[in-house]
Amino acid sequence: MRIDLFTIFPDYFQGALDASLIGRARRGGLLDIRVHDLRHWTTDRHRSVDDEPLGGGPGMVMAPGPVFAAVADVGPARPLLLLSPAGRPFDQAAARELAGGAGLSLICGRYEGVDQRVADELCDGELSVGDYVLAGGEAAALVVVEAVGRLVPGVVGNETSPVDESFTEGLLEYPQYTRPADFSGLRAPEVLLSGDHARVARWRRAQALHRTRARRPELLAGRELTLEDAAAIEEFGVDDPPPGGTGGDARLA
Ligand code: JF5
Repeated sequence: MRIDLFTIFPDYFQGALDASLIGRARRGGLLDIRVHDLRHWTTDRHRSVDDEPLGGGPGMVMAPGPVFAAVADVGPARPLLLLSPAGRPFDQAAARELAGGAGLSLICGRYEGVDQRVADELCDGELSVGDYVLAGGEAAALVVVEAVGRLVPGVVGNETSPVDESFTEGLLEYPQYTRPADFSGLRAPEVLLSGDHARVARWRRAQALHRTRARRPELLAGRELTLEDAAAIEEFGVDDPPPGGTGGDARLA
């Protein structure tokens, strides 16, 4: 899969895209990620990529010139997407769609915004990674690259199987524990030590459903509980909240 990134801060990406999972996939030839410095396509003495807003007002706007020239020169992978809080919400379904294609390209805006002609005439769409304002699109681009990249076949090894991922489709993950089973008196749930794999699977399913209902009920909207799910919930009632804990329904401490 090819990914073209357009930015005025190419250095921002070096560490992140050379490290870990994505770095290994690049070195292995599974991901062809190319970072393009928009200043390369500036023409003035100061290599300006921004200008004052037409009509007046505060701040600066990323000018169309360097972006159009860069895209014409590079011939980037499509779809070409502008990262912006005004874009389509990026979620796992969007990541799956993008991972199913041959590539994508991302334009990282800076300043107060990007000249609207970039979105209107050059891009195939706009993408938002969340309802907050960043200083620029670079951090958002890393989010998209990592979420899409790990879905490209071969990028993630056997530690995450497609079978496992479809199991908790659309639900929050169940809680994970590792050794020691008794950590200074904090005991992992007994069911996980039982060796009864089917019972462990039902417990995890019930946990995923409980957590989703408590923390992100909107994820369950329009969804029918299967008989198996109802049975799993029946078998494993909600645990009493730990003293001083959040009861499992708080998303922020
Ligand atoms: C950006 C002008 C784009 O802030 C974002 C963003 C938030 N959610 N998704 C993306 O993008 C960076 C900053 C300023 C345009």
